[in-house]
Amino acid sequence: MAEAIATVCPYCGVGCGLKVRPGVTVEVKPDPTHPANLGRVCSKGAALGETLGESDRLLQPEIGGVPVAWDAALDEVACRLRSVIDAHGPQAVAFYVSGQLLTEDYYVVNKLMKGCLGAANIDTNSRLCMSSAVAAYKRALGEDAVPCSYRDIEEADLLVLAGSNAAWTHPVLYQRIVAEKQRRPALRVVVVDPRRTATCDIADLHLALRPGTDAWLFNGLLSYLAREGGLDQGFVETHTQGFEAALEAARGAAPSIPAVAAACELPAAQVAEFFRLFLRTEKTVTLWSQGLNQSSSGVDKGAALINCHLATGRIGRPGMGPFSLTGQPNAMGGREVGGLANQLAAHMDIEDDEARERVARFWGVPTVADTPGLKAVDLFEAVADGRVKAVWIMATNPVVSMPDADRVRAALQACEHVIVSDCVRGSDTVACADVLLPAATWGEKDGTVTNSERRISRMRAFMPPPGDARPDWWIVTEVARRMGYGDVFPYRSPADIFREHAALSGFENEGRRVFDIGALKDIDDAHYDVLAPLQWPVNAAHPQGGARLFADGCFPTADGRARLMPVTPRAPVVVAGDEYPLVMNTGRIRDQWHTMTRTARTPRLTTHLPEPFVQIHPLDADLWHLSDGALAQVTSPQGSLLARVRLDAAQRPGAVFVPMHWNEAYARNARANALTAAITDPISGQPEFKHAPVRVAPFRPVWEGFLLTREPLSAPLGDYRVHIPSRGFHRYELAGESSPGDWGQWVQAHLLGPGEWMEYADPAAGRYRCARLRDGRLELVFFVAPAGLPERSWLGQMFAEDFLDDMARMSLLAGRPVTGMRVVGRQVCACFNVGLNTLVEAIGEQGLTSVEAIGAALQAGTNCGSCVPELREILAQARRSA
Ligand SMILES: Nc1nc2c(c(=O)[nH]1)N[C@H]1C(S)=C(S)[C@@H](COP(=O)(O)OP(=O)(O)OC[C@H]3O[C@@H](n4cnc5c(=O)[nH]c(N)nc54)[C@H](O)[C@@H]3O)O[C@H]1N2
Ligand SMILES: Nc1nc2c(c(=O)[nH]1)N[C@H]1C(S)=C(S)[C@@H](COP(=O)(O)OP(=O)(O)OC[C@H]3O[C@@H](n4cnc5c(=O)[nH]c(N)nc54)[C@H](O)[C@@H]3O)O[C@H]1N2
Ligand code: SF4
Ligand SMILES: [Mo]
Repeated sequence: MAEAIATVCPYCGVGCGLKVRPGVTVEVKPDPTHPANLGRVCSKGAALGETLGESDRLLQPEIGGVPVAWDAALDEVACRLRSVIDAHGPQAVAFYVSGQLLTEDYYVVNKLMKGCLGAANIDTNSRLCMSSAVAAYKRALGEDAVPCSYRDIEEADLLVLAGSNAAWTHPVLYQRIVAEKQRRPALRVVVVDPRRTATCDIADLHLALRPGTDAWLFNGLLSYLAREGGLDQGFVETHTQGFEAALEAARGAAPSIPAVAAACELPAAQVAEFFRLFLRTEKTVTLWSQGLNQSSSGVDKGAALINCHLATGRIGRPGMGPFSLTGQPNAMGGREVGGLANQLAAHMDIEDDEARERVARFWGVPTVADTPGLKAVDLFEAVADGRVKAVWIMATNPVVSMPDADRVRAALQACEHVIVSDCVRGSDTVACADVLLPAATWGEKDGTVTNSERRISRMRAFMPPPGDARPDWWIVTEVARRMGYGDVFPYRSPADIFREHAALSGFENEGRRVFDIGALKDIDDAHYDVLAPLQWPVNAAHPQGGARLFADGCFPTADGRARLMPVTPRAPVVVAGDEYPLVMNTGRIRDQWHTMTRTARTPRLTTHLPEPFVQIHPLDADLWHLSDGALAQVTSPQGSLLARVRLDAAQRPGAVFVPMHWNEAYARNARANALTAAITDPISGQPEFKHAPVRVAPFRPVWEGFLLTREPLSAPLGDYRVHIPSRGFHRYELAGESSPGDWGQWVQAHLLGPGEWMEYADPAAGRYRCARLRDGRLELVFFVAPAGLPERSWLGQMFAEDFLDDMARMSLLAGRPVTGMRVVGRQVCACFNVGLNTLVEAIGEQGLTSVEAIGAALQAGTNCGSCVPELREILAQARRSA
């Protein structure tokens, strides 16, 4: 058996270590020695082995849809960039990159733009993700430096999770919190989120505040702490500046508990309880994420939260601190290399003359770009109006993930030079490319990433890239050489780049920049290969890395003091009104990663929540005539989408939730960002993804249907059309506003295939069913009706059978399972594929009353634990109905 290779997970910013055993089937296990996860893994990480493989991979470079050799493609890219710069100047070229690049990829692409091409028009999808937190940290602490470690979370007595659904988005970190709370029930957990999410499963207090009002809450907390003698006067006086102004602003906006309760639409008692807990608990870590960042006042929300930590001196000590959770695996690495348009490299500022001169000297280039480049939203706006004439997109899918995404797509379609480096063929952005460059991806590339707690880990290759795919650093280096920058792009390996990156971080640093891994600048290839995970800084003062920053109360500002920022809370820019009465919140689900290019490749991850949905409170559903499981159209001034209605009292009345994931590659008319507006925070440029006013109305198709088939469906069918890759077959959920008329004829034209056909048609009632078997094996089954289709999980189960007997065949068209067949139902546990029916039955029959008992009986919840909150919910429901 091949030896297991240590690497890291390519998904979220927890940065879990994995042990991978390559082979025909790739085995992925959590690494018990990696400090981020200590042997834990979540549903997405555990399923990684099943997401590999060549299907839908981009295997060759292409120009205008024609496959070409690398030489031709690289010459073409270099030539297009050069000719645009010659004709229109360097500002006419832009790069849009990603927190999923490895640090080495990221370093070279940033160097090429800012050091060689003469502009700073490189921005990254981290703009959509971390930029508000970056700006908040930088303003408060002097540098974009996360002060805490995961250990602090376990050492805290109070954890506040604000705008974070960690149970689904940082699952292993959440598991660590759950384990700690089990060990130490006195640990208090407060969740601040308008929705009751899976994360609330362990919350002692859930503040379901009015969307967008967090700044009132944290301002209110600051003024409360001042009133109640909760400040650390010594720390404030010695180590901070700006306290008076911050307090005055906080008092002005949120003078009392009733005022906060009114602004946030929360019961005053809940606000008081939260404030009391914070006041009394010195060891507090406040974690925040997109519920605060993705807002037109995201920087202020971060600042209001950090203010409370500075005012209480709760920073730089064990078990305390303001902790922004990074989303992508290398969001932090991107910040280190200065991947954002307004940064330089190694935490230096583009607007600092001395820093620019230093970096230019270090790189050996005449100058570096001296003005910040375009931020993501402005960058695509410049593509739209023709200022940017060539754009190179790397490891991100902006046609799905940018706000007002239809406009982004139109801009790319109209742009003459769209270069896309990606690893898949079928993404919405790849469809807009003029030049396509096949990138190597996880499992095939080597380099480093940095997680939320500043821990640098090696990502290691364990298999060769398929076809002609190449790592991003190589592609960028080759283009740079062809543009004439070979002397400053001498790299032969990621290790070469890492050494330069490390050296720059320590270059003329003298303790001024916290980001310093200078001690690694001479690491040789062999040591780079075996580099163990470690946290920056890594320098003379911290040769083994540092777990916590600012322990001495000194901050990297001119006077060494941290800054409290005055915050005047602002509501979202566009608020709900008559025409668009509901607020659409968007975000993530447990088993999908962003635009699904990887996670939708395995049925293990498509079954938990198989379709795009709009989650709505039952009261709103009544008001807008929506019923559970029916289809709805969600509309904003920007666009509309179709989704399945999910009634859920966990939702705040007035607010709906739509997942960000679905896109044209897997669904029609289901992109959340067709609806969001390109409204951004004035400082960070981060879009307001969480507060789009919309209306929701029933979508009344004339027919609904589903198709389960071994072969993918190529024919265009359905206004609502979702493709759900499933175990051994493809599932399509379909609905249309107009019917092809004779379904039998339609099937003959589009689904024909050899074998035995069975058909049932009732044209008058608009019902049609057919199935095809080959040698007794089910090949497809297709159901159409005006409404009211049968449950389908049992039909899916039939694809696992090698032979269907007469009874089974009859059941197919009858739309009812044969008596005695065990129907597992909707999947709950992704690891052991345990369905809802199985769970409900076992709970009833075996009298199971706890998650542990379920685990013992069915294994559900015993591997990654991601479904535990849902298991608890199912138990509660069973109790209620009993
Ligand atoms: N499964 C999965 N995990 C992921 C990802 C993924 O795609 N899938 N992506 C990764 C990435 S890149 C990121 S950035 C992270 C994001 O991780 P999170 O930020 O945890 O995820 P989101 O679902 O975007 O949003 C978090 C919560 O913010 C809440 N929210 C909305 N409006 C408000 C508000 O006004 N105030 C407050 N307090 N909360 C509000 C939402 O209801 C939601 O529950 O996840 C990472 N992990
Ligand atoms: N409405 C709404 N929109 C959002 C958000 C939200 O909460 N709501 N969240 C925002 C946030 S926080 C984020 S981070 C973004 C994420 O949005 P995106 O970055 O657009 O999403 P991904 O699907 O992760 O795109 C990564 C792409 O890189 C490709 N890829 C994978 N590995 C490699 C590699 O090694 N090299 C190259 N060249 N390509 C590779 C994948 O195939 C995929 O096409 O979405 C943002 N958009
Ligand atoms: S929590 Fe899950 S998705 Fe995130 S790094 Fe760990 S295994 Fe990967
Ligand atoms: Mo993100």
